[in-house]
Amino acid sequence: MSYVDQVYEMVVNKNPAEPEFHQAVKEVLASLRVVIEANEAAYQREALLERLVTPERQLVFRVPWVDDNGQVHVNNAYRVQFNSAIGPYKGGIRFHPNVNLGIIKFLGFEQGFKNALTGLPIGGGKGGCDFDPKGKSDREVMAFCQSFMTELYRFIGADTDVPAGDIGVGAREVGYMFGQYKRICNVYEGVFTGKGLSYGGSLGRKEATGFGLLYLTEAMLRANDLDIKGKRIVVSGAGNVAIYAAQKAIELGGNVVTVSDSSGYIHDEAGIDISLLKEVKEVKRERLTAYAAARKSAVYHEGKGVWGVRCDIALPCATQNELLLDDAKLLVANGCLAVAEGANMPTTIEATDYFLKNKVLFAPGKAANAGGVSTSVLEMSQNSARLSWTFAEVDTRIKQIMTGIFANLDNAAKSYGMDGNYVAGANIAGFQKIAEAMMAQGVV
Ligand code: NDP
Ligand code: 2IT
Repeated sequence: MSYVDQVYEMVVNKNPAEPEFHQAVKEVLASLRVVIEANEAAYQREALLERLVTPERQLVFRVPWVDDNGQVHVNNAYRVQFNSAIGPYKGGIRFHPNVNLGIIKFLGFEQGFKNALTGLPIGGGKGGCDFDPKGKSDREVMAFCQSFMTELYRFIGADTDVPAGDIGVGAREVGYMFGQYKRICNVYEGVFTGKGLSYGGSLGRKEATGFGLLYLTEAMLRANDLDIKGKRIVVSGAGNVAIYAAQKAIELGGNVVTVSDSSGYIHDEAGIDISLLKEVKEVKRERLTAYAAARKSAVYHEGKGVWGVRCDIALPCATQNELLLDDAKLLVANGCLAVAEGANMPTTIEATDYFLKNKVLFAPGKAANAGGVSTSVLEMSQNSARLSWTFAEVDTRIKQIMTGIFANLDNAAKSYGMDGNYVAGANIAGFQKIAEAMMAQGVV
């Protein structure tokens, strides 16, 4: 059995019942086969792959908190500090009822590759909890966040591990967690990113993932003699990433005709109204039915279905494994030209392979959604320098970083004879950077 296959088998055996983690590792190892096999003896002797797929540290803790009626609840929380070869652990925190250790491990593993691709000095990590912020009062969210941080504070720090938001964690949650960290540690430092603008946040961080997704998509289309202008675009999700992806897609001349949440989706042939979407989701925290109720051209459908709406470009921006093989077949049959992942691992391996086989341009999340974490590093830089940059300065840098990432994966794919395979390009370019740093630092 080859070294790559041995390591995959080890991951499955040592991490039972963690299918998302197995999936993330399987996809990366498949791309790395050519690179590893060229240098197999050296990597195997150093157990490089075993170290790459094993988190440096995994924290699991309980979070007790009291609701508005005096009832005590207990949630399960995680922080996986995956790889610090190229910088302090960096990655978001997710609050969603389906969070478990395997999901946080898959996200931390992906994050390490993504962070390497940005060219910035950050390692990979991720955290989360099976707490559901939906339907909770502000006071309950605060009570939960304070209890969560009362345990996590001892393991993080501006030069150790810097969390941020993810699903279910936005400026409100970051504010409560940052406040509790500062109170316990008595230090005002850039320990969190995605902070509010009045206490160290960066202009452009809220928009960064969605905007960055479109900057990378634009670079990918241009490299293939295509353009966003006039294209029909289907977006899934209606959260932070989806909203700003839709906004930038429209600014670049695209027509965005869908958004979705976990209950259903909106099909709006007149084009998504971004200010209405923001009012419904960011201000009122309502469901998409409220969008449909406020707009004549919008039709609300219960359940899944965005991938059946005809489009030129598909942007999955909700969650993992939301785009399956049958969805990929529908998209290809309807003439879809390009897919760019705003979410982390939204497309299954089978669906990704189907896109590649059918020559659909495909930008994997670890490259395409890296605008968020890149801007987090811009926030960390501003915090260290005690400065704040203008929106235009940040936006210009995001654009530079995203076009740089695209060039990086395009070149990596070409140099291994896999021209246009940006999945392989991203995995190889990310691996090369992490592997070099790990080999140089010895057995740690
Ligand atoms: P939000 O919480 O702001 O929004 C998430 C959206 O996805 C909501 O519309 C939500 O619907 C939907 N969703 C979440 N879980 C599910 C599910 N299990 N099934 C169907 N729909 C679901 O999160 P973000 O926009 O921040 O994150 C979206 C994706 O982007 C995630 O994969 C995240 O890891 C990734 N990402 C986020 C970055 C960031 O900076 N925020 C950076 C890079 C990647 P509902 O409201 O009904 O739950
Ligand atoms: O998946 C991601 O890249 C994020 N949730 C953002 C991480 C960050 O540290 O900004």
